[in-house]
Amino acid sequence: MTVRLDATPDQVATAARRVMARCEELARVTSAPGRIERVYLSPEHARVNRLAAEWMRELGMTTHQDAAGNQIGRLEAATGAIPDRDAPALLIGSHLDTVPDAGRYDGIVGVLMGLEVVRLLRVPAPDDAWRSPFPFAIEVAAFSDEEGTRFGKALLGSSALAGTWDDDWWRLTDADGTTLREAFLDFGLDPTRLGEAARRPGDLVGYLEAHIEQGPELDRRGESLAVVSSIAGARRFQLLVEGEARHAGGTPYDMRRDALLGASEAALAIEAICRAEQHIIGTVGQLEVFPGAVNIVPGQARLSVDLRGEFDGERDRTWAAISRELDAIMGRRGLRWSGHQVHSAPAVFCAPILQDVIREGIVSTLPPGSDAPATIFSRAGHDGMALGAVTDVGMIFLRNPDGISHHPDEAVSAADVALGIRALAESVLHLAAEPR
Ligand code: HGY
Ligand code: MN
Ligand code: MN
Repeated sequence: MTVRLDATPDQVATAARRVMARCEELARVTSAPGRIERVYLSPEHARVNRLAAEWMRELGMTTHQDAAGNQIGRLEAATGAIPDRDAPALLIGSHLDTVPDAGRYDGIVGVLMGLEVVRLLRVPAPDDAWRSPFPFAIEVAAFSDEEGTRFGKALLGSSALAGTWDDDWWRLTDADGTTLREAFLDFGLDPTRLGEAARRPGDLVGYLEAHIEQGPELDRRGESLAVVSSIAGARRFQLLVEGEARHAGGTPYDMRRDALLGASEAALAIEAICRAEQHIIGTVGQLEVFPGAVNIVPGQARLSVDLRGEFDGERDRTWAAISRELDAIMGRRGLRWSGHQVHSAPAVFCAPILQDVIREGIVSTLPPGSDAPATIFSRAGHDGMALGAVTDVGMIFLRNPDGISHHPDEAVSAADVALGIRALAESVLHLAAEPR
């Protein structure tokens, strides 16, 4: 059965221009003038939720901020004159929170493209409302904390929706020592009602996310869109290296236990071990030195480790190898090291049915006779890692020139956004045409 999106190229181009303009508007909601930073449960989080809710209501969606601060819009199913508010929903979404000094499109473009797909697919209803044209509702989710910038643990918003929240997280603290529980209360949320955000498998038809690739493959291939095969499983650690602070002038080298040099060797060892693997990526993104004076041999160093892999087992074996190497390094230098895990999310394999409909959607944007669209393993993490616990996950990647992301130079073209909107809408039509 061929399904075709009933939208002119101009309608789709207009939708893409709207997405780009709204990315600029959202970029201006930041806690750090001159750069983009929006973290969980902040005034900036509240402001972008209000903006997203306004755009959702303009489309005829009902809106609510869920118990974890995710902003949700819903277009009821076309099951008859009376909307069926219990119909399962196809969830389309991404996140509106950012890393520090972020780009404009990571997460953001996926939420806004979801709204444009709703605009293109919705149908008028008798009570001059709008409906999903399918026997399922369509929901758009603006997740509130995919990055984990404030509390270190990522995917907090989408974990709440997936029903996998862990009450140990309430004790997580931000850089000011504010606990997650306190931040919830300050934001106007009730920690005791967090469970209300959770969805059951029967509530959802599936989850689709459009996202910039955050890597160079599509740019190198000269292609706009790709199907995502799976999302890397991630673990994050905070390590402490302990040596001895001493006088930078009077202390001979053979008496030193320099924590910074131990941490530096550790970072290089992590790089070397991960580079020797096929699909394992390890990064030290944070390093602090104590006491931190120019004339004191560092007595302590704190460093982060972000470790990802296509397969959780390979990733975990690599972490064991890294730990053994850290033992050896610190032993040679008379240092001690310890560490604790602050985040863990399993690798998620995108559902074959959703990979298929996304592939069909992308094909609909290509000239006849084109090669099949690329299928890419996502080394970047996404909310789909959390949603995989409760429903099928599908992702579509947009070309990200030069692959640069988590950086102000992050880019995406309006033309590729237009192709992505069309492909995503066609994917939904193909999914709806699938026997349920
Ligand atoms: O870290 C990641 O891969 C994602 O951008 N949060
Ligand atoms: Mn990101
Ligand atoms: Mn992202």
